[in-house]
Amino acid sequence: NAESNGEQKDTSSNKKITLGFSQVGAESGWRTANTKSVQDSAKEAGFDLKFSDAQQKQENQIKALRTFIQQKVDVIAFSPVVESGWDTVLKEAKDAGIPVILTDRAVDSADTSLYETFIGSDFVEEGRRAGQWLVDQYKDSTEEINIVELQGTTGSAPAIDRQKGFAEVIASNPNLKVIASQTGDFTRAKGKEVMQAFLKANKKIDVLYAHNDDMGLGAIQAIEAAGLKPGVDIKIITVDGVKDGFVAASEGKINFIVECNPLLGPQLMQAVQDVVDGKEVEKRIVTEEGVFTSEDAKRELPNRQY
Ligand code: GYE
Repeated sequence: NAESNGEQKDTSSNKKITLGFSQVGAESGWRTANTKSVQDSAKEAGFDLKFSDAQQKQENQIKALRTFIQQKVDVIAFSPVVESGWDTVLKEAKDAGIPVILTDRAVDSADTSLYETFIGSDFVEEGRRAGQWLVDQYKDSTEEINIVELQGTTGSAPAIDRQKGFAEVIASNPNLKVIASQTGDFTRAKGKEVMQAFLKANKKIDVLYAHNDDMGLGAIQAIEAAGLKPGVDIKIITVDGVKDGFVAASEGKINFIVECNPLLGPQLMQAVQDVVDGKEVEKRIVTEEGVFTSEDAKRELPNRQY
């Protein structure tokens, strides 16, 4: 917390807390919902939010963090684009006595004293859930099942972990083969482009595993343009569960969605307040989430808030 970093913060009730938040970008529906959650709950908490969009570039994020340090914000929070390369700037924040909270994505820094807590999903578990559905789906099949994978942003925690959890679980059935795996940078446009290339290069694709809904939705366009039926000719698994993903799932175009909750704002603001108040915060705060088949999606769609 702030005190142990060698600086006493003014926490008297009449001083507004300034929070510097560096966001990944605006690459997906998930991200849009996450940004809104952060902005709405900062407002609700009465914090002065300095919001910066990194446009999916680590260098922009490092610059934003340095600006927050110069501005002497009370707390810095950020969702790191990629996992590696944060030690120097995190050390700078620590030396300046500014506590840092990680939200959504993790860093691979060995020195965990560089941040107060990490609030977000268990991405390895999400990958496992995606893989488990597939294993169950094909448990009686003796044929080879060709899987293509659309990965998230290279080097990002969700891309690394969703691949890992999935690979771990499908390894139990040697018929389940990932024949191509490439990044679609978590965007619809790239998802479509890479799926087009996959379809060109591979005669038989049975399953698409996309690390987020948006890439899956882009890929659906490519699949339909190739004269194939998404969800039928090619089974589709995605992660996130944003509204557009639910719509596609309710239409049977996505077969299985692993939920990843973007509404991290309230938990983040609570952690910010606790850190400023010098309270102990859990080093790891994991978000709760579920999974949805097409049938579940039909039922759940009207309740979807993002
Ligand atoms: O799944 C994807 C977004 O970091 C969990 O980033 C987040 C991921 C999310 O672009 O849609």
